[in-house]
Amino acid sequence: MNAKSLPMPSIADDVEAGLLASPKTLPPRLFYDARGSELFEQITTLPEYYLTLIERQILERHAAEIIEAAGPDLRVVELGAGSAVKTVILLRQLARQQGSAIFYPVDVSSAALEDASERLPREIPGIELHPLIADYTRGLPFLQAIRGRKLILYIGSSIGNFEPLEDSAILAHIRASMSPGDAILLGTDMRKSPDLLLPAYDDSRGVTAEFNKNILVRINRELGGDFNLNYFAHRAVWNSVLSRVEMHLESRVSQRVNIRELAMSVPFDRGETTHTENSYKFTPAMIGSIASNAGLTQERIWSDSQEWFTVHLLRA
Ligand code: AVI
Repeated sequence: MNAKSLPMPSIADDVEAGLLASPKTLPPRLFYDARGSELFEQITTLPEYYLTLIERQILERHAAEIIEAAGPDLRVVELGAGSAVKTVILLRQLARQQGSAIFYPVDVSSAALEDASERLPREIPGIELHPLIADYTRGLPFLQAIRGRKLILYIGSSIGNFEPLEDSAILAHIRASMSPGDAILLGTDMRKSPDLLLPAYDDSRGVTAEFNKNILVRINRELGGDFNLNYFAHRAVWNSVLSRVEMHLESRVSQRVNIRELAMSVPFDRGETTHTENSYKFTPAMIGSIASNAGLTQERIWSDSQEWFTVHLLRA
């Protein structure tokens, strides 16, 4: 793969700040090393994790309309592309409608981009690929350099992993690098019963638990930590007031964990939780206000019949 790479922060600052905070936190970007990205791909195939399946159905059903609505002569950019499995649906349609597909997948994981770069040319012959290893939440200078009309995919409810004010800031950031006529395709998971939401974040096979604990595995490997995974439990909690599923790691015992590279010895009480992720669940009104705060027009909405998931076309 011939990917460009932008500088990314080390995990040391995140871990030090998060474990000194009260309550303790570790940011979800730490999930995604090669193993974490692999586990996330597995999550997307779990029966309980309806998000991927339903978003894929929406894209399949409406691909022609989406490409048509976005406008002619498109370049597709995907933020947090991973291995771009769902994106193939749109790229294939684009190649059909336009005769060619030009794709800029952006992700922090080089392994996921490598997988995409290896697979996509086989699935869409003639595709032009420009992979970029970057954390798009830290700036989007690369967007402006892309010529032609852009359709920026921000799908998979990735926006749900940011705080409400960050959402508008991220979209405003993207908006600042867009030209008139460019559009964002935003996929968002909707608010629904916790009986459906919680199993999606605490699956029966324990894949999400392993994904959550992968942060501890990374700290052990990359910073010389001595976390014992058996002494931490995966927890998923529905926070109705804030409209989000939270993931935590709960210490099963009172313990101390040493992290050599940070010269830290971190105490954990029995039952103390370290907050690792929020996954916000939206209403159409919430998306409308996030988009308008960012100066974007909500032009079209596509959904499944139960309105579990929605895909929005936001125009600059
Ligand atoms: C990447 N993101 C949209 C996922 C989500 O649903 O919030 C991450 C995830 N966390 C646990 N399972 C999946």
